[in-house]
Amino acid sequence: MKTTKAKYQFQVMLSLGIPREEIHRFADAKYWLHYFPQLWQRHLTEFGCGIDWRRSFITTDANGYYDSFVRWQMRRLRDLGKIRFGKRYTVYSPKDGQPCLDHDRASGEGVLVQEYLALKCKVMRWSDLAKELVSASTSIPDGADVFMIPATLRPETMYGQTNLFVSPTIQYGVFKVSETVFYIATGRAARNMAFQGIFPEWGTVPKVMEIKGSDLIGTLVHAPLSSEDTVYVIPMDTIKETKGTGVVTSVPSESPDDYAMTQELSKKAPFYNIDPDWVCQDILPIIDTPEYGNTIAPALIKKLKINSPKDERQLAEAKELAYKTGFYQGTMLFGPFAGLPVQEAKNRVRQQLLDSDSAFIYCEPDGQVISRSGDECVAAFLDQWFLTYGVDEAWRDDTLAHLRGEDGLGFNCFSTVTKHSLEQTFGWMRE
Ligand code: ANZ
Repeated sequence: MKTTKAKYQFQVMLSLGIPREEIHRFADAKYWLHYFPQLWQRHLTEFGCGIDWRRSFITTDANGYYDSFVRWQMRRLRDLGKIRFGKRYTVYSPKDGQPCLDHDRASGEGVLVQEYLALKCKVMRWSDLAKELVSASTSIPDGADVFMIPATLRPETMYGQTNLFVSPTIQYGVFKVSETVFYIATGRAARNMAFQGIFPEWGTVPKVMEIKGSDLIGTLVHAPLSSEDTVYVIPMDTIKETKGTGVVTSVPSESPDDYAMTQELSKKAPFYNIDPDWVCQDILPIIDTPEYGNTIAPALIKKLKINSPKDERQLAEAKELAYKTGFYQGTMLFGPFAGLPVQEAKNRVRQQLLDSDSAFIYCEPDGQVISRSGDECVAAFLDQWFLTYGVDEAWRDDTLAHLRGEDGLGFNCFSTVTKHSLEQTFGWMRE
């Protein structure tokens, strides 16, 4: 149904072969329940599916028995304190004004929310071009704090930041957080932020100015935790406008993309129209791994014989390897968590950056999601009811033991596939 060109529901129904005179009956929502199940049953049987139809029943309030059971179950869970209310990130359609789950999507089924850490890199000195544009803007007062906002999945590598990348061709926005605080990111990222309580008014993107990436190059910013203190903004053509904030912090010791790009810029500074001194050459060892030593990015670039930032396929492979090896086998070499495994240090560094107000959480759908109403969805930070599996580990262990039949209550799943998939869900389910 999702792929038909039909504009209205009745056209979809006509295209399914439902007689025009019948269609008005579907105005009563319950009629759907009378019409379709028997057809599905016939079609599935014709497909040869072995389904025990004696077990089929309706799971909405059209079935009073089931509805009472669910009500009882939810009340009971609530009385036991197993259901709580609070803010969670959800894929959301601003146009519809509500969460957009798999069945409400025209495309992007299965897409979840990706959480990033958004770093606040304060502008210390503008490039000449940016300076002119910013001073001409009446919306940004003199002395305001303007932050460029890279989004990262690797907070533990922040000690090794050497530069900040922007795409010369992306049109960035400057967004007003308060009278004296402004953020620079893509408009797409700001639209997500607007539904996460980052700007003053829910759902409003407070854009005060646009500025092209090329105009920002040469700007000097403070990079939190970096041993360099201040770093220059330099260009990276491969930044995607459809991911993160469009601003990327450079960690050449850990990120193969960043190492390849900074090498290229050093070699061809005039071609890229930059001052070669802007490209920082200090590659700081931050993480040690048994296989690749203490600077994994240069090691992988050499091993995979990557010659240019355009070697997209090999760079993707190197990125994956660097991420996995660093996470599972890495030990911190630098900073207050030196000696700890990366798996442990990652969250500690993240928390430290959040506590010192040097960063904030930024979420977005990890792929494009279009709602059935044609809206591009965002990640919104919304009030929700949730089950406390994540917080209440004893409850999760009990439930798992029940599922595995270890509590002697005789749970029987009948199908091992179902049992495994339930077990797997317990593994990742948090809330
Ligand atoms: C610092 C860092 C250090 C990063 C490091 C990676 C490794 P995936 O896994 O693909 O989501 N990034 C963020 N936004 C980007 C964009 N719009 N275009 C290109 N790259 C972008 O990658 C997330 C990582 O890719 C982010 O984490 C960011 O670089 C970069 F050793 O930050 B990272």
